Amino acid sequence: MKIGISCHHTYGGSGAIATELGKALAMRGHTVHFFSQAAPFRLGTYSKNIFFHEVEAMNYPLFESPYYALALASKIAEVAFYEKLDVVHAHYAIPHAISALLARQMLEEKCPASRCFRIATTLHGTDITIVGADRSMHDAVRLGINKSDGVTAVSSYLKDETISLFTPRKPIEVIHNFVDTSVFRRLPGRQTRELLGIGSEKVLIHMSNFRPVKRITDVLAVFELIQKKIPATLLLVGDGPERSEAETWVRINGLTGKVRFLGKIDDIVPLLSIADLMLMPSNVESFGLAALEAMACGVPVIVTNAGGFPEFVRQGQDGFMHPHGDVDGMSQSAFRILGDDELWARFSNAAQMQAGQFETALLVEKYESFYRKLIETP
Ligand code: GMT
Repeated sequence: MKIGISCHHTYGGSGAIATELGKALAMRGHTVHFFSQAAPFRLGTYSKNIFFHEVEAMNYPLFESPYYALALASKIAEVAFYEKLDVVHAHYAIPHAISALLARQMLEEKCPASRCFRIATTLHGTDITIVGADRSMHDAVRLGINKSDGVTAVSSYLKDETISLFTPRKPIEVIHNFVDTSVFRRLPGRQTRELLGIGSEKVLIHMSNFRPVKRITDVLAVFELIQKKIPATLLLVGDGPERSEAETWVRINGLTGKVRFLGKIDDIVPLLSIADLMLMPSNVESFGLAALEAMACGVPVIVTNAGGFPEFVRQGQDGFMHPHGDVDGMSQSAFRILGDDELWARFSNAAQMQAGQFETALLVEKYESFYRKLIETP
């Protein structure tokens, strides 16, 4: 198949999944054209089957900001026509689904609807729960959903949320996030520990784009309680609007030195490989890809008992789930896992096994048959 994928290139789960999907499809012999503002952060690979089209939105004094959605639509139309794309897969409803619809309209005269590309849209989370829930975007998201040829959501939770917020006319198929366990696996950690100057203390990790939904202060508060009982370091990977506040919190609470702000890092496997526990106490995650990737590297997780987490984290086996904001409960669970080496090893093995249920190959096959259904539907 010839597949176009449009996604956000920035540090975030939807761009990560879109890119990993495209890479896996290319490995399986499909031709994949990526559309984005810049190379997606996880692309970093060469393949005869992968093409990247940077979308440059024109700047003009009349425009307050460049019209990216329109530039994207034009680029999709151009590439879809010349490369005869079968499917354009929009990751995150806004603006990608709308740009794909517009691109198809741009091609109306050149390519009869029956031969034009099909539009698949994957809903990732905040496109529904935050952006889509905002009055200013609600109707645009609904249009994107209803006019796509097929729609997927990354969890049953997100599917239900979408139905209750948008009562869409389209059926929504659930295709969970996935992880390549040949890449995300526990590597020997001695060198990484040395590079970071970490001794034998326990390592906790949090990875995100530091948005309010991630509850960074809860990550810090849980860590603060733990490090009073066990020697520990907290690695914070990523960056975003809440970082500055988090850094201030760390200084005020005297944790400088124990909390390490590492910023945006692309190769996270070595860091996950030295981690003993991942903290992800978000308000809600439609899935929670970072936790799945941590589990694949044998890292038990402490997460919120809402959203998509219960669809892959088994309570008391791979980690523990708590209501969001339950800092005491989370720190008690963390202490339980970190304070008992035998129990930790059991959780670590279980988490690794469970991640195997979400192996890339299994889920990519689902996307392939989803595309085929769309193409075969007249
Ligand atoms: O909030 C993020 O971490 C980024 C966001 C995105 O859209 O890039 O991630 C969402 O999509 C991921 C991939 O499907 C999911 O694993 C995340 O749970 C989801 N984030 C939220 O729902 C907050």
